[in-house]
Amino acid sequence: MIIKKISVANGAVRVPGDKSISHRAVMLGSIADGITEITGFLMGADCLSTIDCFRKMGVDIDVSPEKVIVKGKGLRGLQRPQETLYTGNSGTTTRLLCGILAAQDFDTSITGDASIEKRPMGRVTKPLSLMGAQIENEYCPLHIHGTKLHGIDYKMSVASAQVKTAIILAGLYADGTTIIRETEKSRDHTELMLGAMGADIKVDGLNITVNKTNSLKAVKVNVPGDISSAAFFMVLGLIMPNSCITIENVGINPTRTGIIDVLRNMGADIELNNIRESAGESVADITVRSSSLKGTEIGGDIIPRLIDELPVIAVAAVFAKGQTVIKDAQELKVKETNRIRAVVDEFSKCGIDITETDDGMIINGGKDIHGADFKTYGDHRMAMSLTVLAQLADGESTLDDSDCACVSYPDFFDDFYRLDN
Ligand code: SPQ
Repeated sequence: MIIKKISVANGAVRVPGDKSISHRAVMLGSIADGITEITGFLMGADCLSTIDCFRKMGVDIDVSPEKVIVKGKGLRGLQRPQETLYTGNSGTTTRLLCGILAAQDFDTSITGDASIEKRPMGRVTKPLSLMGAQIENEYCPLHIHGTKLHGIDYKMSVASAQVKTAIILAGLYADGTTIIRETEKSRDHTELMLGAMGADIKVDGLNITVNKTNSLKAVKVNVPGDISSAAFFMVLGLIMPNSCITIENVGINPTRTGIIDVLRNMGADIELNNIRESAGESVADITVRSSSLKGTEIGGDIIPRLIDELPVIAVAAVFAKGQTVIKDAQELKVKETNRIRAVVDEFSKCGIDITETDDGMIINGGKDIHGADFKTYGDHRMAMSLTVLAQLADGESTLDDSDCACVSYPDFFDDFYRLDN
């Protein structure tokens, strides 16, 4: 696809629902008692994979454009699937499922696409095995022999909401108490939703305590817009001259707003308006205006709060004066693709001064760049970041695969080009 260029970016946009919250609403709704009504659900490929997996375990899930209705089976009501559960491109589906399936009284197998087969699952299967779980393999396909679990006291070795959530979900079923000690705070949507559903869960700073739970009660979930999708428009509005974009109804859970802190630090004009609470999550309208950006250093405990936004933050760094150093971000190597390598290789094609490091990258920004033929590596966040990058490149750019954006943002290109006014 040729990446069309726009001359300004103005107007309002509503990004689709938060991917992390959409997954969790279906999963927790499936094991709750009663009917979970989800509005604002992300109809992206990853969340549809989650729906498909739970339907295969006997959960009745109704999908319409307005809402998703999950008829919960209770903690013990899932049925043995007739076939291998296929999680597509979704790391969240694959890892979170492990926590639930380890404790069932039936066996299951899980697999996904070529990218999922390369993503490490040992980070989930190892702590689960300390709880008594029996899971074969550290890469997909995984074979899970459901069994009785017991609580553990576990210190996380990586800042990962997926690992944390898999242990929490297993902890709902495990005898005794499960304690998870995070080293850095990762997104806490699971803790918030489980608290609202009546689970025995407590959060004290970086420590989470879960006790065996007999039942979860279904709740209404109103999914806010995904800040990870809003990120592309935030950076677009900042780097395009004479532009002003408002992104409406975006989730601003503090465990997700590292991008706002970093961009402001770079000199960005970002306003948060109409801040409100919606189903336990904070929401706001975000307005960004063209800004002169300067380089910055990004590292330490802010990384889990912006991990998925780093490719598009790197785009902002390209158009910022001076040097930007991204460090402590080695987790990027085990996403849909190695996002450090992918960003460095693709950005280099445009003449950008960018160097790969062990745990991130260094970008010397503020120089002219030219268009290129880009590869996305099948990674939705690469496809959307490169589309933003190409806007200010001299000459034409192409993308080898624009369809992969549908993993998290099926209407991305329509929404993007509507802002050209
Ligand atoms: O689901 P998946 O494929 O892992 O998606 C990504 C993404 O960019 O959309 C990561 F590649 O988001 C993860 C995120 O990086 C979603 C997530 C969650 O919902 O719990 C947590 C983060 O991953 P991790 O490994 O840090 O727990």
